[in-house]
Amino acid sequence: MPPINASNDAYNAGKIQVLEGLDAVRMRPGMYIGTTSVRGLHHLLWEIVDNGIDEALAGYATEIAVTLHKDGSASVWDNGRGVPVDEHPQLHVSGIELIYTRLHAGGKFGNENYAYSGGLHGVGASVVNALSKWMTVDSFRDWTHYQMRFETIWDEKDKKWHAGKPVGGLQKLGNTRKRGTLVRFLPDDTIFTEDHRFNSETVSRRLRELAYLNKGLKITFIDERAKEDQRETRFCYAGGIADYVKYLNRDKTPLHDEPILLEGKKDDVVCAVAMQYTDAYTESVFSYVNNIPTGEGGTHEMGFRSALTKAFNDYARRIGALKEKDANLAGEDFREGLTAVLTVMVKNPQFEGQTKGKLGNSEVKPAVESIISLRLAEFLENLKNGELAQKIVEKAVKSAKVREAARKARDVARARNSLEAAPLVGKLSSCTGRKAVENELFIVEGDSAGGSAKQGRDRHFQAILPLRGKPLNAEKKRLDQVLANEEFRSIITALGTNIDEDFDISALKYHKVIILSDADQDGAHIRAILLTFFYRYMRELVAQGHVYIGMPPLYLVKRPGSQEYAYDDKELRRLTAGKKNYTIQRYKGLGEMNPEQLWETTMDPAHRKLMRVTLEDAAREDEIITILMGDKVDPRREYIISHAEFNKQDNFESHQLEKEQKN
Ligand code: 1YM
Repeated sequence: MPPINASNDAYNAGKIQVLEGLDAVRMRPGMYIGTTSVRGLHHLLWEIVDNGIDEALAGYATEIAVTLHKDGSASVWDNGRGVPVDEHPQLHVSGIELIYTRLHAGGKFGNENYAYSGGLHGVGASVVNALSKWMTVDSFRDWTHYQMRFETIWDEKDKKWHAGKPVGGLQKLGNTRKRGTLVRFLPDDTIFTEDHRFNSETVSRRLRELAYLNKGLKITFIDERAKEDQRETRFCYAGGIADYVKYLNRDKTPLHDEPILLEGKKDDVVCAVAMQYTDAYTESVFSYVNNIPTGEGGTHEMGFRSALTKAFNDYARRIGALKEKDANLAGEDFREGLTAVLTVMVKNPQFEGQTKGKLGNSEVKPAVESIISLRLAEFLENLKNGELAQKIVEKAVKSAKVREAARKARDVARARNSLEAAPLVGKLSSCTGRKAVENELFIVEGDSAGGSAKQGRDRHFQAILPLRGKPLNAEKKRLDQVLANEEFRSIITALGTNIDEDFDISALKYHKVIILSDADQDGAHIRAILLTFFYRYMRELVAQGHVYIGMPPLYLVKRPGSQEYAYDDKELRRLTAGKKNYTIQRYKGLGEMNPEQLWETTMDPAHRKLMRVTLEDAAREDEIITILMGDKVDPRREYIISHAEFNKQDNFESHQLEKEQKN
């Protein structure tokens, strides 16, 4: 691709290359949008939405609307300046054509207004065009309504698709008093083969999040495919992230009404945090960089944590809650029960980590640390906040005591582990192979299923850990109680990683940890308890994709001379459609299968179905875990009712479940 200021001569040749550029996007869509799954499909939408958000961040737009149309297309509108239509001085094509047909073209680069642009989703509007069947762009600018249409066209001569070709040129459709941009596109269903329908829930969740992160921005979501009375949702939050924190805590019990809001700017880093303490024991910190969630944390979170610890310790000393001889309280003590949303705007963010969800820029830590230290000290100094400040310090002091008790309990547990390792893992039938990467641990509900699994397995790489009763609900317990629980202790010992702050993934003995429970309400509960435990105390295990849910078949369809398993109702219908002479056996529990059947259907890597549990949206995970495992009964009942299929194996809502990659 030629640079933007290429000479006229270079342009003609350049244009051909540019068109090839868009075709290249179709050849390797994964390189531009990560995946062609539903996630990639939504990526297209976020790309266009981000351009509208950028226009709002630059101060020109106040409203954004997203519409999902019945024909499968989506449109995004903002009331900003309208995309430029004037001819590029060197390239002699309109701004619109440049933006939508060139990879990375546009005024955004090197432009101060867009200094804080996304970066992760910022793959370019042209990529969206390349992966669409058609796209239309309306620009309302300079009192004129302009329109341009692009299509992906099949060329009979060279037997090839040509991506995102302008058709009919730039149209002047008349005068207008409106300002803004409207982009509509139809994702190409030959590219998004897994699912090419936008998910209403996914879209509305992200738009809500964006509205919280951009105080006062009006976002309207219209789903034309939905029932009449459910089509339109409006998101606009005058309180921004403070409102967000209240929303996150809506099913918890907060210790104070108004979140603490701290904001500032230093060295090009703009930072804001809203915090509200609850009576919970765990911390829930959600962070964003340029509106992108950073589920793996990074330098901004480090700055925030160290400022919080220091400011509160200083304050605790000043009010005499800590005496001269006392050691400082630990950071986690000040974060017990804390729900916080941290958002920073950074120039040239560097995203690192497994899922590119971790901020790497080293300059951000000191900037955030200095902003938060200053603002939090001011907050604590303010007499009208004295009561709350005191409460938080008291809570931290109590947390430190409990932590000390837990440490002792853990030391005892460690000592006991080393002394009586055998009885603790007594229930574990380990495998003979010594390669952790290849090894699998099945955590199996019930002794009888455990017995079948033990006999049916391939002992070279499959280990079995039967669970007797239900392990206790980790959400409601402190670390010391979790450690005292027999079931959890055997899991921790079997995995070899230890937990919480001692967690060490490099010690993991099984790279696949597979939960096998019955397809009934009890099984769903056990699964939820185990996932909660992993989420709260071994999050890295989940984040790195080591946790799976095994899927036993629900039915056995027998015909004279053959038998087949069905893993869900859809498959059952497929197997029985138009057939006669069959019987259906419904499996109620794992225990009903003999060892051979269990191997064949659920454990044999060649035939089984596994779902991988991933962390996609940390705020959402936290919310669901709180609902399912927390104290308040009403939201839980509501959740289970509104997700009536909750106990179906393929519908465990809190996690994005992906079929195991077969290779
Ligand atoms: C529905 C999506 O794209 N709005 C939008 C985009 C742009 C402008 C205004 C704009 C920018 C500038 C000047 C400038 C642009 N986006 C790009 C690119 N909404 C939507 N609204 N005038 C108007 O940057 O100076 C270039 S312009 F490349 F990012 F897409």
